[in-house]
Amino acid sequence: MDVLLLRPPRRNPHDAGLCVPPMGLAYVAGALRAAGHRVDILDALALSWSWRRLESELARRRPEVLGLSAMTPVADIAARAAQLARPYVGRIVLGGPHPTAVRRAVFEASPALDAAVVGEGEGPAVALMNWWSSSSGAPPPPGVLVPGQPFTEATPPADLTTLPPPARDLLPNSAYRYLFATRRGFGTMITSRGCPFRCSFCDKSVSGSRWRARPAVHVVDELETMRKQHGIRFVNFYDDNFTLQRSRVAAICEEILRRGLDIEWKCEGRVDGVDLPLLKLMRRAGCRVVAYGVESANPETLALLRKDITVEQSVEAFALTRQARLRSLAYMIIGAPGEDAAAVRQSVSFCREIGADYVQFSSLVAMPGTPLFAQHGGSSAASVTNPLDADLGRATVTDLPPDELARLMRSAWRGFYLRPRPMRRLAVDAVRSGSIGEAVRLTRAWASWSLSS
Ligand code: B12
Ligand code: SF4
Repeated sequence: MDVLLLRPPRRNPHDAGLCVPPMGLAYVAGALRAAGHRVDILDALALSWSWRRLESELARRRPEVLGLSAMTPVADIAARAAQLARPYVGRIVLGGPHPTAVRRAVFEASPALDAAVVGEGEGPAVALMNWWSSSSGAPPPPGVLVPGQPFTEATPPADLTTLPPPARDLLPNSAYRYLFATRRGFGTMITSRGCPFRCSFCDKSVSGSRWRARPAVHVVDELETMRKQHGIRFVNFYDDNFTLQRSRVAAICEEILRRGLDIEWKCEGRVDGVDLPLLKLMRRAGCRVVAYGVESANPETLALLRKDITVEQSVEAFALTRQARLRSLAYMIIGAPGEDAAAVRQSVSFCREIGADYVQFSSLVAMPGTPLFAQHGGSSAASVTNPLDADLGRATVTDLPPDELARLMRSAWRGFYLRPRPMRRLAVDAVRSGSIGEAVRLTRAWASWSLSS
């Protein structure tokens, strides 16, 4: 079949929101292409297309199938794209964390959809195309929701090396930017799926709790292809849990060094998953930034978040990261239930005390698919934004008055970044990573968030 996978434009042209490659679409494209379908990816967000231009393009192309992806906070954008595309395309399917978490409810919010894929999409997407082309009257394949038809769960692949590689050749690779990258040519990569931990704010509905990882040689083969074929020189590893298996991380680093691969990278790690020799090896193999879910400086909040780490482990991990000459990024959740203004301030000061180079402050959001949603299920009326995605509505869970938390959020971001050292570092990063335009866009979005909240 003739399939167009689409990432729609921004809700409004000046909205913030990082623009990194849509790896879910790239993996699905790789699988469909390997199964013999004609596939293209249109990343209208990365190309800064308007909605009007998108409509003309759809009217011109008229694909048999349109595929969309959605996280919950941007599900309205996918619904808008489906509605816009309806007159010009044969069938429309949505995949990603949102339909996986909300299941059939997705059809109420987005009646233009013909089907939705639940969970990892490579197998179900291929099976769906076969089902559509055969029109046999059989029930939909596993992992595929169709209005009015029965549903069965699909089993995700146990061996990730059996998946066709993501179709990066269909992406506008030179359009992606990442402000904290240390050099130009940016890409992302997934080397493992799933996570065995149980954090209450995390949606693991797509890849589940079973951690499945690709071996080091397979990972470095892909890095080499990215470097040689797509000019990618800085990679974000977006695995749920890149550092879960120490021996595998070490093997990836050794393989990069053995091949003399000139690549720099960032990964996400847990503060209980690193040690100095490993961090030093990572640094030698090109790692430049490690992002940790620190979340809070308050043990009670860490318990509520079911993070299964201690404040002391965060202190230690940041000290070791600095010692290994790596930069650190702390993800923080402020204003969780039980926290008053003093507790929030304590977490904010903590980020300076541990010497974090970058911080992202968020409020606690009960997203569908998270354990928290079962308790708080979108009941919250509070919506506390942060500057990176100020356009998104957020069902914030907090005991603080929303206005007060919004004020604390503002002062947390300002207090951390509006200091000479972080500002200088960001300016240097923006130049080195070729993200000056991105930095200007984010600064503008921050300024308007600051003034409006
Ligand atoms: C990279 C990333 C981002 C990137 C953007 C990624 C993108 N695609 O554009 C950035 C940093 C911008 C980002 C932002 C946010 N993110 Co985010 N992000 C991730 C992360 C770490 C990796 C995504 C990824 O590449 N996965 C690998 C690919 C292979 O998996 P996938 O995208 O799920 O795709 C598979 C299936 O879903 C399915 N599929 C996906 N699309 C399609 C389409 C079709 C047609 C089909 C058939 C199948 C299909 O098949 C794919 C292959 O198996 C995930 C966690 C994770 N491990 O997935 C969180 C995650 C997706 N993010 C999440 C959230 C909550 C956010 C934020 C709201 C965070 C916040 N600030 O509060 C913002 C939203 C901002 C915005 N404006 O959109 C949640 C989503 C929960 C939910 N119910 O929606 C996740 C799951 C994290 C978590 N565990 O809770 N994020
Ligand atoms: S937040 Fe990280 S460690 Fe916790 S469950 Fe999600 S992926 Fe795992």
